[in-house]
Amino acid sequence: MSGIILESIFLKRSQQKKKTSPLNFKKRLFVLTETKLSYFEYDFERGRRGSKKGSVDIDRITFVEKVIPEQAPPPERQMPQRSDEDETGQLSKIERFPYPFQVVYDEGPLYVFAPTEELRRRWIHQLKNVITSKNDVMRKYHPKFWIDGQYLCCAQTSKNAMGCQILTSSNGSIKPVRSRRMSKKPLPPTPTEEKEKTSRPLPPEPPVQEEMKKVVALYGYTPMNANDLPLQKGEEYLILEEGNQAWWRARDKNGQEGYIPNNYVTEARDPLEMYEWYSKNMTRSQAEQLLKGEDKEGGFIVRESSKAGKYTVSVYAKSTAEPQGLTRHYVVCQTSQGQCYLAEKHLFDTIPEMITYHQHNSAGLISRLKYPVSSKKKNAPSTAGLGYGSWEIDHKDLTFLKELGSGQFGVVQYGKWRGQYDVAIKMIREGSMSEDEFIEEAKVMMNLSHENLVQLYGVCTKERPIFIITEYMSNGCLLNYLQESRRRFSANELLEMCRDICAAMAYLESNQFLHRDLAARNCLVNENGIVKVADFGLSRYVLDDEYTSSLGAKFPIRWSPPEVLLFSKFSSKSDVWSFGILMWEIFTLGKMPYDRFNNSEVMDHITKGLRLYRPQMATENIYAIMYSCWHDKPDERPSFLMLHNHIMDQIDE
Ligand code: 7G9
Repeated sequence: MSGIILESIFLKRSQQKKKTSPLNFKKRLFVLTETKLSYFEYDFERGRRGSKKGSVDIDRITFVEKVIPEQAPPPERQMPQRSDEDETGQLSKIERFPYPFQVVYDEGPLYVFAPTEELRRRWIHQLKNVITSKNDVMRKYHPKFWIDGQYLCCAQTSKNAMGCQILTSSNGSIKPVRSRRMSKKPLPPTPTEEKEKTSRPLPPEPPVQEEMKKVVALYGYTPMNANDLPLQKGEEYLILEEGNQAWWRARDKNGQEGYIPNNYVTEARDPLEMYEWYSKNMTRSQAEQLLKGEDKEGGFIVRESSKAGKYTVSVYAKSTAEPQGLTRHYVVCQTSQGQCYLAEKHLFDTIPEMITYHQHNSAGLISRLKYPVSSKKKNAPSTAGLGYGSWEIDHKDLTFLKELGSGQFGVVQYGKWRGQYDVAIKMIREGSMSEDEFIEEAKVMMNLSHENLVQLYGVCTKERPIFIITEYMSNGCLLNYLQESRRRFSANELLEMCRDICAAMAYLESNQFLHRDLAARNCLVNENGIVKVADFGLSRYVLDDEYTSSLGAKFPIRWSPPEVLLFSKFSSKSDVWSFGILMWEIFTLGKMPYDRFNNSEVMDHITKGLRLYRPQMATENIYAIMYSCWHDKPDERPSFLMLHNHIMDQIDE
């Protein structure tokens, strides 16, 4: 069980050992360790790993890379969207795995499909890490699928045929060749290539595709320093370098180059991202909140349903009966022929066509679709730092506006950076932090960037006291937000909070970064009710024994697993325990865990194997999720990636 680097549920394509063997896709639990990539059946009922279906030794893998999907595959090669049978591993409900990658080893390529681009990126990155040492031999690869006895990129009919596109693979990072135009001279053949040429004539070489990544800006971006390139919403950009996770080097249509925040652009794989009315990741309650806020008759949003592969149209209408107005959610229905419809049997080939129709005809909806409502303009996401490469922030760029309260390190203020951007400014009380160590670590933490992490923007260290500048969250800390239940939360909204936090934690887990003090008091809520995790890793720099020693009065005992209390053994799995406690805080609307016990009674309680009770708001399934975080043995607790899957399964539309 230990040594697991990643585990995820992906679609695995059958390997078509013979040209005639059928092509099929099965959901498998993929597990990556230092030595093996294995895949298992997954028991969705019990949320457990089933029997092992196969594995590849890491040292047999030559390289890993994305695959360019087929644009318009014939029906027999289409990805499964739905499956009626439900034998083990078959798809039991509509799900989408649109992001293929290939793991090439001595038996040929293994094709794996990820549900999100982020997950694919993470897996390719980690796989490259474990195979780094020795794959300098592989100089060419196939950017497209091997299917029905040939490669789609070059029409070669031998599975072992030499790759048709060059990759440079020093230390495992693989980049497609930039451009034929840039290097006019043909590249000298590699020794293996020569051999291939003499043994058998190659089919006519198709033009090598120029695989430079193109993106489209989802938001405008004004440069924050001289390294940056401005972005104009809707414009296309060419990606020159993805070196840093958060900032990519890009070129605009006028040939200007500079760094852009990668979360401001999309690879435009999802064609709906282009539409104003589309808010991919919006939840039901966020959509309701936004539509109510706009308060426009016929306001509407199209969003991805929580059930993968489906879309929902949320429509708002004013009502005489309800002063709040009405929001209705319509699931976009799909026919077996791939057509779609909304409230009546009027079929369309595409969602945009369907939307256009309903902009003119209410046809059974509570209102026709009059106003596309978008969160995009208002909510451009946070950038990782204020401009590429900037982590020192100038005092003179900050305006202090309001005191927010006190944290572990002293007073926190709300303010503006360059008079425009909201920021939270932590003024670090002298003597409360090991500052030099923190400043060193801050450079690493700046590169952590996720929509559910409170972004670290930078530090002011030229004067004392030093400041830590972060994203500002207007709804304050989650614990207060839960306790001030003037607003009554539905179980679904509470689950969405858990999902937000779990997504951030899965990201930290994949970056081998521990939080060490995960609790509702360390989460914050923004203006849209999105919850984000704050203060990750900061406890290491606290200079206060009462807080840092597990025997200290301020140590978060109630959030800590036995191995932390007994041996100070921190791990992702100790964060998982804390996450279970945090789920319990959420479902009790901010109760103190074990509130009838003092600290030493809490210790006794958990070492005896007793656990927190089921909160009233939590169903048995939800309680089972939090309970799984409290296994005595750290290795038996689920990963955050698994927890995220389980939570998503409980969120309903
Ligand atoms: C932060 C980013 C924020 C907004 C409103 C608010 C509090 C905070 C206060 C009471 O109003 C921060 C952390 C703590 C204060 N506490 C701890 N955004 C915000 N706060 C940040 N927004 O309302 C009646 N930090 C207190 C501010 C406790 C451990 O840190 F980073």
